[in-house]
Amino acid sequence: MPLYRIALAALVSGLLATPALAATVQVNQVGLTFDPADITINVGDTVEWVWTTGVHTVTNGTGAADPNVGILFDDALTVGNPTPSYTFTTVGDVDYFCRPHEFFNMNGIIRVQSVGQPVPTLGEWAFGATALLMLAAGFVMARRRSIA
Ligand SMILES: [Cu+2]
Repeated sequence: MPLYRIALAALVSGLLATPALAATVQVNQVGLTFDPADITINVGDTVEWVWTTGVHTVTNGTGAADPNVGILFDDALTVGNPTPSYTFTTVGDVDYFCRPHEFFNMNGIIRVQSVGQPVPTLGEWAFGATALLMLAAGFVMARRRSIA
């Protein structure tokens, strides 16, 4: 395989492999509600719940009767544990609720969407182009040496 093809393949794969930055999204406990109660995040993002008053939990599931209740997370949201968090690694909707206030409809939903192909930033393009130019220059110099 010609060197320029290897260089081009390295450049393209490097740009495509650039991961999107994972975010941390906060959900506040406000009285007997989560605010915002309905959020959309990207897979790999972390949700951090922020306690303000009272005794609560963040528990995945639609309620205590959900067969998958607490399978992902089931954390106290209290003065002693004011910012529990969970990183979502699977695409899909995740319901959650507060155990003590299930019947006050203290609940929410996290909609986890797949991450689209990241678009390289100008800086990444410039870095890739510079790397390609340096590889090309090295290739030309190596050829001239072998001829001389
Ligand atoms: Cu609660």
